[in-house]
Amino acid sequence: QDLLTAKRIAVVGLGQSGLATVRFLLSKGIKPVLMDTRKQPAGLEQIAAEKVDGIYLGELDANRLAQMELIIVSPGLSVKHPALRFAKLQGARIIGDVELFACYNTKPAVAVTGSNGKSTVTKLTEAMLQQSGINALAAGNIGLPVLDALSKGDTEVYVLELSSFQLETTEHLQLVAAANLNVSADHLDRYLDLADYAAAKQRIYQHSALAVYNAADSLTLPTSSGPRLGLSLQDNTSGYGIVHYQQQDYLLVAGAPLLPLSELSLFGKHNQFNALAAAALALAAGASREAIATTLKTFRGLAHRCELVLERQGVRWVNDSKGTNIGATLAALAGLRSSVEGKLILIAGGDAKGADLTELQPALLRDVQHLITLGQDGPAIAALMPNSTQVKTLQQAVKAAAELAKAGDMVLLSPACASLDMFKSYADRGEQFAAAVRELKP
Ligand code: UMA
Ligand code: ADP
Repeated sequence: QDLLTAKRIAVVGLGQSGLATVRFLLSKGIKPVLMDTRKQPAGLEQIAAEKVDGIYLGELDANRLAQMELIIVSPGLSVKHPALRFAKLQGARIIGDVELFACYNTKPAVAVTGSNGKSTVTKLTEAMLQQSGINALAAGNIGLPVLDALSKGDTEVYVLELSSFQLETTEHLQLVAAANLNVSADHLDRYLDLADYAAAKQRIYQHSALAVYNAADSLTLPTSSGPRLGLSLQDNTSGYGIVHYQQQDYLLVAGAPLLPLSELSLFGKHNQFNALAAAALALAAGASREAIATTLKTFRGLAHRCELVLERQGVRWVNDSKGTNIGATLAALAGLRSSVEGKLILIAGGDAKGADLTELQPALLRDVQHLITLGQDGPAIAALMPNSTQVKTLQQAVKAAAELAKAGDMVLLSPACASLDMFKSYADRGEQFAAAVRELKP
């Protein structure tokens, strides 16, 4: 159906996806009403006020919203906001930018969600397709707003990274294959509980020809019917997993050994799983096995995900600023611990988004020799371990770590928390960490 025949259309939230939505609507000859709860959303100067039907900043006006027929809301704003709930009760339809994309996209698309590993799987899948000669484009939560991606006309396949927030406001997205990698505590400041959050992620399967799930994580098991593929590193009965072949452990893909695990460029068990998921999605979208194998051998990890900043005097400094929840930090510790001869010094803390931080404790006590904490929820993490130091800034954390570290040690920034209490973004946090590390006196 054509959503855009709606009479009064509002775009609520003027961040990256909101601005892309406005551009898209303007290109369709529509003059939307714009709103944002912030007094000065960055990027607003990109929009000429005379081209739109009013810009309203600050607290959302429920009565104005209730006059709308269609409201396109940004992922950063909860649909449970009282003004949006009121508008919905008055008959307004509330969708997100991905729903608009879904209604206008004519190309095949695959999508990835999960609490952790989304960006890695998205970029791997995109690279596997490109290596196969298919013009693939990654978009969505990874950074390129889906409606900006839609205007890139030569794209043959879209690879969408979708957050639970984006999925909540999406209903008609047709997919060739959809993967839900894992569900662990995250964003509990916006959901009632883990089940509520998991239900949002389930929506990725709604109209997917194939549901790819994590057979070791029951929350990812599709609750809807339809073709499905369960992936597991422990059990390869689905044709995907790990198999012993020619005296080595191989990645098993679609029933046949693809390449030895020792040839994967990314380290850690979590990345073996990510490789399986990306292979399943890429195959569904037309990639060749050969291209998938080549990509898995050569893929360079993404910035801020267990990225080696530098090694100095035998100490490795690793930036995992994208470790923004407990599950990510647990995966980083599990993946890195065996490669560290000496002490593992962890820098953690920030905004825990309502998570129960005690889930970190067993891994801290087992894998971490010294903990340095910062940020809003730093004290709650520090309380989990005897050997801990609390600091106020990331620069102080790096100094404190430098004083403790000796050759053979690793200093890992993997905060298990969002960055927004102290930084512009996880990338800003990672860059500040790397800068502080580089500035240390040899
Ligand atoms: N905000 C307000 N008032 C508003 C609208 C937004 O205060 O009226 C705040 C939000 O609470 C948030 C910030 O502004 O702190 C940005 O929100 P937004 O909805 O405007 O975000 P965009 O700039 O459009 O970016 C969004 C995604 N951000 C979120 O979902 C919070 C980006 O994912 C995504 O790359 C981009 O769309 C393009 O699709 C980032 C993210 O942090 C990486 N995602 C979360 C995550 O991965 O954990 C879900
Ligand atoms: P997302 O986009 O979902 O945040 P990323 O691919 O950016 O995921 O990875 C973020 C962090 O999560 C990584 O640095 C790593 O520590 C962890 N991680 C990556 N893949 C997985 C996985 N499959 N399971 C658990 N943790 C993972």
